[in-house]
Amino acid sequence: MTKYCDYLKEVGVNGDLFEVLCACKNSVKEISALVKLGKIGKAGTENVFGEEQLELDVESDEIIQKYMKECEQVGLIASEELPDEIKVGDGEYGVCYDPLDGSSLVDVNLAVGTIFGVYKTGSFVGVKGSEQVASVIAVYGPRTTLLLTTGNGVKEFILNAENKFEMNDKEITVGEGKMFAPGNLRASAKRKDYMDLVHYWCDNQYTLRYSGGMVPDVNQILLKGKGIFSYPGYEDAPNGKLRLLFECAPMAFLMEQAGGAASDGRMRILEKEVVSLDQRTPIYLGSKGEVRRCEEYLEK
Ligand code: P6P
Repeated sequence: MTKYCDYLKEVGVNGDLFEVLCACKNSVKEISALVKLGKIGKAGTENVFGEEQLELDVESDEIIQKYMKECEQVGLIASEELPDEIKVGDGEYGVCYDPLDGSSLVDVNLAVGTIFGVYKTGSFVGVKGSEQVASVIAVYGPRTTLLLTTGNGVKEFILNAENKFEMNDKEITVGEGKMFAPGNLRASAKRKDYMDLVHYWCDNQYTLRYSGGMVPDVNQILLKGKGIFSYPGYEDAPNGKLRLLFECAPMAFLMEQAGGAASDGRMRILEKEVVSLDQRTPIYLGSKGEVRRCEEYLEK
Protein backbone atom coordinates (compact mmCIF):
# COMPACT_ATOMS: atom_id res chain seq x y z
CA MET A 1 0.00 0.00 0.00
CA THR A 2 1.28 3.46 -0.93
CA LYS A 3 1.85 5.74 2.03
CA TYR A 4 0.94 9.45 1.97
CA CYS A 5 4.55 10.66 1.79
CA ASP A 6 5.43 8.13 -0.92
CA TYR A 7 2.48 9.31 -3.01
CA LEU A 8 3.59 12.93 -2.73
CA LYS A 9 7.02 11.99 -4.08
CA GLU A 10 5.45 9.88 -6.84
CA VAL A 11 3.52 12.92 -8.13
CA GLY A 12 6.58 15.12 -7.94
CA VAL A 13 5.70 16.94 -4.73
CA ASN A 14 8.97 17.24 -2.89
CA GLY A 15 11.04 19.88 -1.17
CA ASP A 16 9.15 22.68 0.52
CA LEU A 17 5.58 21.74 -0.39
CA PHE A 18 6.27 18.17 0.71
CA GLU A 19 7.20 19.46 4.17
CA VAL A 20 4.07 21.64 4.35
CA LEU A 21 1.77 18.74 3.44
CA CYS A 22 3.51 16.47 5.95
CA ALA A 23 2.87 19.11 8.62
CA CYS A 24 -0.83 19.10 7.69
CA LYS A 25 -0.92 15.29 7.84
CA ASN A 26 0.85 15.15 11.21
CA SER A 27 -1.51 17.71 12.76
CA VAL A 28 -4.48 15.59 11.61
CA LYS A 29 -3.14 12.55 13.46
CA GLU A 30 -3.12 14.54 16.73
CA ILE A 31 -6.53 16.07 16.12
CA SER A 32 -7.93 12.62 15.38
CA ALA A 33 -6.88 11.45 18.85
CA LEU A 34 -8.23 14.68 20.40
CA VAL A 35 -11.65 14.27 18.75
CA LYS A 36 -11.98 10.73 20.07
CA LEU A 37 -10.89 11.46 23.64
CA GLY A 38 -10.84 15.24 24.13
CA LYS A 39 -13.20 17.18 26.33
CA ILE A 40 -16.34 18.45 24.55
CA GLY A 41 -17.06 21.42 26.74
CA LYS A 42 -17.33 25.08 25.86
CA ALA A 43 -14.17 27.17 25.80
CA GLY A 44 -15.97 30.25 27.10
CA THR A 45 -14.71 32.28 24.12
CA GLU A 46 -16.01 33.31 20.69
CA ASN A 47 -14.32 33.20 17.30
CA VAL A 48 -14.10 36.19 14.97
CA PHE A 49 -17.54 35.28 13.59
CA GLY A 50 -19.07 35.63 17.06
CA GLU A 51 -19.58 31.88 17.26
CA GLU A 52 -19.12 30.21 20.63
CA GLN A 53 -15.90 28.15 20.61
CA LEU A 54 -15.67 24.64 22.02
CA GLU A 55 -12.55 23.43 23.77
CA LEU A 56 -12.03 21.17 20.75
CA ASP A 57 -12.02 24.20 18.41
CA VAL A 58 -9.32 25.92 20.43
CA GLU A 59 -7.21 22.81 21.01
CA SER A 60 -7.34 21.65 17.38
CA ASP A 61 -6.33 25.14 16.29
CA GLU A 62 -3.42 25.05 18.74
CA ILE A 63 -2.31 21.69 17.33
CA ILE A 64 -2.22 23.00 13.77
CA GLN A 65 -0.49 26.21 14.81
CA LYS A 66 2.21 24.12 16.52
CA TYR A 67 2.93 22.08 13.39
CA MET A 68 2.79 25.10 11.07
CA LYS A 69 5.16 27.13 13.26
CA GLU A 70 7.59 24.17 13.37
CA CYS A 71 7.55 23.92 9.57
CA GLU A 72 10.07 26.45 8.24
CA GLN A 73 8.48 26.30 4.79
CA VAL A 74 5.30 27.92 6.18
CA GLY A 75 5.45 31.71 6.45
CA LEU A 76 1.78 32.57 6.97
CA ILE A 77 -1.25 30.96 8.56
CA ALA A 78 -4.91 31.91 8.87
CA SER A 79 -7.44 30.02 10.93
CA GLU A 80 -11.21 30.19 11.06
CA GLU A 81 -10.72 30.37 14.83
CA LEU A 82 -8.38 33.40 14.75
CA PRO A 83 -9.21 37.04 13.92
CA ASP A 84 -6.30 37.69 11.57
CA GLU A 85 -3.66 35.98 9.48
CA ILE A 86 -0.40 35.41 11.34
CA LYS A 87 3.14 35.63 9.97
CA VAL A 88 4.92 32.62 11.47
CA GLY A 89 8.22 32.64 9.59
CA ASP A 90 10.01 33.27 6.32
CA GLY A 91 8.56 30.33 4.42
CA GLU A 92 6.95 30.96 1.03
CA TYR A 93 3.79 28.99 1.77
CA GLY A 94 0.60 30.20 3.38
CA VAL A 95 -1.76 27.69 4.99
CA CYS A 96 -5.37 28.61 5.76
CA TYR A 97 -7.48 26.15 7.70
CA ASP A 98 -10.67 25.36 9.54
CA PRO A 99 -9.29 23.23 12.37
CA LEU A 100 -12.48 21.41 13.27
CA ASP A 101 -15.39 22.17 10.96
CA GLY A 102 -18.71 21.12 12.46
CA SER A 103 -17.21 20.72 15.93
CA SER A 104 -20.67 21.00 17.52
CA LEU A 105 -21.43 17.58 16.01
CA VAL A 106 -18.81 15.82 18.15
CA ASP A 107 -21.00 15.70 21.25
CA VAL A 108 -23.66 13.82 19.28
CA ASN A 109 -20.96 11.55 17.84
CA LEU A 110 -21.28 12.59 14.20
CA ALA A 111 -18.33 12.94 11.83
CA VAL A 112 -16.41 16.22 11.67
CA GLY A 113 -13.39 17.39 9.71
CA THR A 114 -10.40 19.65 9.15
CA ILE A 115 -9.93 21.73 6.00
CA PHE A 116 -6.59 23.05 4.66
CA GLY A 117 -5.92 25.35 1.71
CA VAL A 118 -2.25 25.85 0.72
CA TYR A 119 -1.01 28.86 -1.27
CA LYS A 120 2.30 30.46 -2.18
CA THR A 121 1.42 33.87 -0.82
CA GLY A 122 2.37 36.62 1.59
CA SER A 123 -1.27 37.42 2.39
CA PHE A 124 -4.58 35.64 1.97
CA VAL A 125 -6.40 38.89 1.15
CA GLY A 126 -6.46 39.18 -2.62
CA VAL A 127 -5.91 35.50 -3.43
CA LYS A 128 -8.28 33.38 -5.50
CA GLY A 129 -8.96 29.72 -4.82
CA SER A 130 -7.47 28.94 -8.23
CA GLU A 131 -4.08 29.91 -6.76
CA GLN A 132 -4.13 27.03 -4.28
CA VAL A 133 -1.25 24.60 -4.77
CA ALA A 134 -2.86 21.98 -2.56
CA SER A 135 -6.01 21.27 -0.60
CA VAL A 136 -6.47 18.66 2.11
CA ILE A 137 -9.54 17.64 4.07
CA ALA A 138 -9.51 15.23 7.00
CA VAL A 139 -12.62 13.33 8.06
CA TYR A 140 -12.89 12.11 11.66
CA GLY A 141 -15.54 9.41 11.40
CA PRO A 142 -15.52 5.67 12.06
CA ARG A 143 -12.09 5.96 10.41
CA THR A 144 -9.79 8.93 10.02
CA THR A 145 -9.21 9.70 6.36
CA LEU A 146 -7.59 12.38 4.22
CA LEU A 147 -8.56 13.61 0.78
CA LEU A 148 -5.68 15.39 -0.95
CA THR A 149 -5.17 17.23 -4.20
CA THR A 150 -2.02 18.93 -5.47
CA GLY A 151 -3.53 19.49 -8.90
CA ASN A 152 -3.02 15.87 -10.00
CA GLY A 153 -6.50 14.56 -9.24
CA VAL A 154 -7.78 13.53 -5.79
CA LYS A 155 -6.55 10.69 -3.61
CA GLU A 156 -7.90 9.25 -0.33
CA PHE A 157 -5.66 8.06 2.49
CA ILE A 158 -6.86 6.00 5.45
CA LEU A 159 -5.18 6.06 8.88
CA ASN A 160 -4.16 2.48 9.67
CA ALA A 161 -3.42 0.56 12.87
CA GLU A 162 0.23 1.66 12.68
CA ASN A 163 -0.93 5.31 12.65
CA LYS A 164 0.16 5.70 9.00
CA PHE A 165 -1.97 7.08 6.17
CA GLU A 166 -2.30 4.45 3.42
CA MET A 167 -3.61 5.36 -0.04
CA ASN A 168 -6.90 3.95 -1.27
CA ASP A 169 -6.34 3.00 -4.92
CA LYS A 170 -9.96 3.89 -5.79
CA GLU A 171 -10.17 6.51 -8.57
CA ILE A 172 -12.01 9.55 -7.22
CA THR A 173 -14.22 11.13 -9.87
CA VAL A 174 -17.64 12.77 -9.63
CA GLY A 175 -20.30 12.16 -12.27
CA GLU A 176 -24.10 12.46 -12.34
CA GLY A 177 -26.28 10.67 -9.78
CA LYS A 178 -29.30 11.23 -7.59
CA MET A 179 -27.93 12.25 -4.19
CA PHE A 180 -28.38 15.63 -2.53
CA ALA A 181 -27.13 17.45 0.55
CA PRO A 182 -29.41 20.51 0.83
CA GLY A 183 -27.80 22.87 3.35
CA ASN A 184 -29.65 25.87 4.78
CA LEU A 185 -32.97 24.18 4.01
CA ARG A 186 -34.66 26.82 6.23
CA ALA A 187 -34.00 29.26 3.36
CA SER A 188 -36.57 27.43 1.23
CA ALA A 189 -39.30 28.95 3.41
CA LYS A 190 -38.25 32.38 2.13
CA ARG A 191 -36.89 31.48 -1.30
CA LYS A 192 -39.36 29.93 -3.70
CA ASP A 193 -36.52 29.20 -6.12
CA TYR A 194 -34.76 27.06 -3.49
CA MET A 195 -38.07 25.39 -2.59
CA ASP A 196 -38.61 24.61 -6.28
CA LEU A 197 -35.13 23.10 -6.55
CA VAL A 198 -35.63 20.96 -3.43
CA HIS A 199 -38.97 19.85 -4.87
CA TYR A 200 -37.16 18.85 -8.09
CA TRP A 201 -34.76 16.67 -6.14
CA CYS A 202 -37.59 15.13 -4.08
CA ASP A 203 -39.94 14.65 -7.05
CA ASN A 204 -37.12 12.85 -8.86
CA GLN A 205 -36.46 10.58 -5.87
CA TYR A 206 -32.94 11.79 -5.03
CA THR A 207 -31.34 10.17 -1.98
CA LEU A 208 -30.97 12.64 0.89
CA ARG A 209 -27.50 12.63 2.47
CA TYR A 210 -27.03 15.64 4.81
CA SER A 211 -25.32 15.46 8.21
CA GLY A 212 -24.73 19.13 9.04
CA GLY A 213 -20.98 18.64 8.63
CA MET A 214 -19.69 20.04 5.36
CA VAL A 215 -16.54 17.92 5.39
CA PRO A 216 -18.23 14.49 5.72
CA ASP A 217 -21.06 15.59 3.42
CA VAL A 218 -18.71 16.68 0.63
CA ASN A 219 -16.39 13.72 1.30
CA GLN A 220 -19.38 11.45 0.68
CA ILE A 221 -20.11 13.10 -2.70
CA LEU A 222 -16.46 12.68 -3.73
CA LEU A 223 -16.24 9.05 -2.63
CA LYS A 224 -19.68 8.01 -3.91
CA GLY A 225 -18.80 9.84 -7.11
CA LYS A 226 -22.08 11.70 -7.42
CA GLY A 227 -24.39 14.28 -5.89
CA ILE A 228 -24.76 17.91 -4.96
CA PHE A 229 -24.09 19.96 -1.81
CA SER A 230 -25.96 23.27 -1.67
CA TYR A 231 -25.79 26.11 0.79
CA PRO A 232 -27.58 29.21 -0.53
CA GLY A 233 -27.97 32.56 1.11
CA TYR A 234 -31.25 34.17 2.03
CA GLU A 235 -32.47 37.52 3.34
CA ASP A 236 -31.09 36.93 6.85
CA ALA A 237 -27.68 35.98 5.41
CA PRO A 238 -27.48 36.92 1.71
CA ASN A 239 -24.11 35.20 1.24
CA GLY A 240 -24.99 32.19 3.35
CA LYS A 241 -22.84 30.92 6.19
CA LEU A 242 -19.85 29.16 4.66
CA ARG A 243 -16.48 30.90 4.40
CA LEU A 244 -14.84 31.35 1.02
CA LEU A 245 -11.23 31.07 2.22
CA PHE A 246 -11.51 28.41 4.94
CA GLU A 247 -14.23 26.09 3.61
CA CYS A 248 -15.42 26.76 0.08
CA ALA A 249 -12.21 27.35 -1.88
CA PRO A 250 -10.39 24.23 -0.60
CA MET A 251 -13.51 22.10 -1.19
CA ALA A 252 -13.93 23.62 -4.66
CA PHE A 253 -10.33 22.72 -5.59
CA LEU A 254 -10.92 19.08 -4.57
CA MET A 255 -14.26 18.90 -6.37
CA GLU A 256 -12.95 20.34 -9.64
CA GLN A 257 -9.93 18.03 -9.48
CA ALA A 258 -12.39 15.12 -9.21
CA GLY A 259 -14.19 16.28 -12.37
CA GLY A 260 -17.00 18.09 -10.57
CA ALA A 261 -17.80 21.78 -10.24
CA ALA A 262 -18.18 24.47 -7.59
CA SER A 263 -20.10 27.68 -8.08
CA ASP A 264 -21.60 30.51 -6.07
CA GLY A 265 -24.52 30.37 -8.48
CA ARG A 266 -23.00 32.80 -10.93
CA MET A 267 -19.25 32.07 -11.07
CA ARG A 268 -16.66 29.47 -10.20
CA ILE A 269 -15.81 29.50 -6.51
CA LEU A 270 -12.14 29.29 -7.52
CA GLU A 271 -12.39 32.57 -9.43
CA LYS A 272 -13.73 34.54 -6.46
CA GLU A 273 -11.23 36.96 -4.93
CA VAL A 274 -10.80 36.81 -1.17
CA VAL A 275 -11.45 40.37 0.00
CA SER A 276 -11.64 39.52 3.71
CA LEU A 277 -10.84 36.48 5.82
CA ASP A 278 -14.42 36.21 7.09
CA GLN A 279 -16.01 36.51 3.64
CA ARG A 280 -19.00 34.18 3.14
CA THR A 281 -20.36 32.80 -0.13
CA PRO A 282 -23.27 30.73 -1.34
CA ILE A 283 -21.91 27.44 -2.65
CA TYR A 284 -23.16 24.69 -4.97
CA LEU A 285 -20.64 21.86 -5.09
CA GLY A 286 -20.88 18.50 -6.86
CA SER A 287 -21.34 17.06 -10.32
CA LYS A 288 -21.25 19.47 -13.24
CA GLY A 289 -24.88 18.74 -14.15
CA GLU A 290 -26.18 19.32 -10.62
CA VAL A 291 -24.19 22.53 -10.18
CA ARG A 292 -25.61 23.75 -13.48
CA ARG A 293 -29.10 22.91 -12.22
CA CYS A 294 -28.50 25.01 -9.09
CA GLU A 295 -27.34 27.93 -11.23
CA GLU A 296 -30.44 27.63 -13.41
CA TYR A 297 -32.86 27.48 -10.46
CA LEU A 298 -31.26 29.79 -7.94
CA GLU A 299 -29.09 32.64 -8.98
CA LYS A 300 -31.05 34.11 -11.86
P1 P6P B 1 -26.50 24.55 9.19
C1 P6P B 1 -20.82 23.46 10.40
O1 P6P B 1 -21.15 24.40 11.42
C2 P6P B 1 -20.89 24.21 9.08
O2 P6P B 1 -19.96 25.24 9.09
C3 P6P B 1 -20.64 23.25 7.92
O3 P6P B 1 -19.77 22.21 8.25
C4 P6P B 1 -22.04 22.74 7.61
O4 P6P B 1 -22.21 22.35 6.25
C5 P6P B 1 -22.91 23.95 7.93
O5 P6P B 1 -22.21 24.73 8.89
C6 P6P B 1 -24.22 23.52 8.51
O6 P6P B 1 -25.02 24.68 8.60
O7 P6P B 1 -27.15 25.87 8.80
O8 P6P B 1 -27.15 23.36 8.51
O9 P6P B 1 -26.33 24.34 10.66
